[in-house]
Amino acid sequence: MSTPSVIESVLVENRVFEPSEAVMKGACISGMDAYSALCAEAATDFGGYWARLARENVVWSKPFTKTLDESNAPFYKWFEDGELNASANCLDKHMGTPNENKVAVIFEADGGEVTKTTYKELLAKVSQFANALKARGIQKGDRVLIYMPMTLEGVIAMQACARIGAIHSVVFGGFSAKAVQERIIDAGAVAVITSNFQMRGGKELPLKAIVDDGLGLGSCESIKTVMVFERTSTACNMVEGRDVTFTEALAGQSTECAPVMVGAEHPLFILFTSGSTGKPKGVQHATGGFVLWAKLTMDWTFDLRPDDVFWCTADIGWITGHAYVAYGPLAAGATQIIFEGVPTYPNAGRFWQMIERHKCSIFYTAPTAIRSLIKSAEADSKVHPDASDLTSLRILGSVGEPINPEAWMWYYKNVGHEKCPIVDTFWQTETGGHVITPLPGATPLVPGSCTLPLPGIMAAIVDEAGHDVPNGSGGMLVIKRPWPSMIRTIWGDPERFKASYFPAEMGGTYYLAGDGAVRSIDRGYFRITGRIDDVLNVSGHRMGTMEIESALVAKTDLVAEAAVVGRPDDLTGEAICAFVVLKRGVPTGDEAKAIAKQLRDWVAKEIGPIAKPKDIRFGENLPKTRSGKIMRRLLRSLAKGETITQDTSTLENPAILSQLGQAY
Ligand code: 6R9
Repeated sequence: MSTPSVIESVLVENRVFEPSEAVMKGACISGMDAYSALCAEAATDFGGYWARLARENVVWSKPFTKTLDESNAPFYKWFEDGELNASANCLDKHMGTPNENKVAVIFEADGGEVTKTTYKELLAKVSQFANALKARGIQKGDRVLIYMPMTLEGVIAMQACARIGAIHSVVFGGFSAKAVQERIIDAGAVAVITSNFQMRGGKELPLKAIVDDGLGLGSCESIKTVMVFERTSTACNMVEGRDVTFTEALAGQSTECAPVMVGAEHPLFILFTSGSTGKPKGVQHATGGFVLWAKLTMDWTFDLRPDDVFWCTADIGWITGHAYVAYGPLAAGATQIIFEGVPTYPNAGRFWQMIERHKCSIFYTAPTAIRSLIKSAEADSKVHPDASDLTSLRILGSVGEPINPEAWMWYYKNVGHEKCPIVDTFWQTETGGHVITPLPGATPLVPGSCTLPLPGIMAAIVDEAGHDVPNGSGGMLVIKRPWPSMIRTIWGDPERFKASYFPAEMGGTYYLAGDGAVRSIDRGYFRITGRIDDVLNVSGHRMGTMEIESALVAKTDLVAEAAVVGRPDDLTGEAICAFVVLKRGVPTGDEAKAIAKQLRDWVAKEIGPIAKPKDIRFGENLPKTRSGKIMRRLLRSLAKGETITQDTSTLENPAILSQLGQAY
């Protein structure tokens, strides 16, 4: 990359980093003309464009003849009469090619042990696991809940489900027993795949016990099997007849299993994510479209080459771990690193040391991780990226939340040594893969901007009525036309799918992302300004304010009312602030601290530790309008510690403002 054309200004982001000759050379999409040509192809022959890509990038056992069916919009169907298998597209297709004996996965455990698995070995393991699933009666279309640590076995479990046409629903290992139970019920899952324990930061943490607790909460009669990976040698509770260890389940199973071919629209997985109501949504993805985009964005966004060592640090519990750990890298034939542990153990230099150790060339992580590692690196030179040899790096990526220009510059200089383009990839659980992102060999980079939509993604910024707003004006991010990897529905709730994503006021066919955005005047580059609904983004994790509110008021012995808002936080992007009215008056001092702790622990139990409010403020009541609506804007100002300039004359009891001013 060349030097910035204009040196920084604090107010306006005007630094531009053009792709260097070296990066452009041989790139999958090299130069903006190549990018524009693809956009033009999509604009002139939308169906033909997607059909071509789907034929070139996916192995079909039965070719499709229809590309897109829009007759029942927004329930779009892609490549509907085609048949394929996702696992065959990740594994079988490499057999008999030079990839057969290539390392597919370099796994580094929390404690540092490294194991390498080739494509051929991975195919055998996935096939054997698929046979074990079949032996337990699991069939095409069954839902399987996966609650696993970040291990090779987690990916094998996902791939094995895909191999037999079972629909996986991965639940992040940090979610609570209650969250596990709710997702089992919503998905109607027949089996759970879990682990006795997980290793994180040198600690052995229970997983199976949480599954047991979740099942114990009731209404989980659909679960017939619990398969338990023995991650550690510590024993865990096993229920006779229902529970089986991996060792027992795999014993005697063949390492060959013919993949079950499914229709392109057959659900590949459900992944629950937070929305603006209390109940998480089961986002349903289709096999054909998801596999196409996972593979193709590996080539386009990461410019994947045969010798690359790719590392996406996301957990398989999130969509990023689905598209860019469990499916994309394998479909693209990459060698990838899978890391079990945490970035700060045994020290905050772990990521940089691992990049050196495994000669990682493409590194993809979240802004929150970068910001916390900046802090550690500035405090201790031993964990600074400079203490490791990072010359193997070629491309850097960012995902999950807006990356602030300061963090971008630090990442660019200290990790990429001003040679590696940063792809700031904007996408969502619902989009199934990248939608707005720079291309390393083409797009001039602007820190803090996800730049331009991928070819074929008809992204725009509109007002409430769906009319385009001019560059420079903020509005709502929409995608005007369907794309293959998009959400198909919300599992079991098609009405909510329609209402949440395809507002009637905009004509009913624009996909509403739920984010605010603005395009720059000069280049038309997109910058995401944050969620426009009641969804917070804490360390790149989506949390619904309503979800946390419901959890708080479920503590019926203590809480009368609660409202949750976000406030900016240097490290986590946003922080959760809860305003709580207790049944027993307003506590102060040590008593308030103790109750705040009790409430945090409660939320961790109800949802998971990531949902714990950072600030808790107590008041006699909440500020409300005359019509009884909570004044959330006022709460947001209080949460930020701003002086209140809004009209508070309608408040019944202005004294609560000073009560709510104190955070615990
Ligand atoms: C992939 C993922 C989606 C929400 C999304 C937006 C935020 C993700 C971003 C970004 C700015 C980026 N988001 N990537 N904001 N720049 N590069 O994170 O999916 O967990 O569903 O979250 O994350 O607010 O709407 P998901």
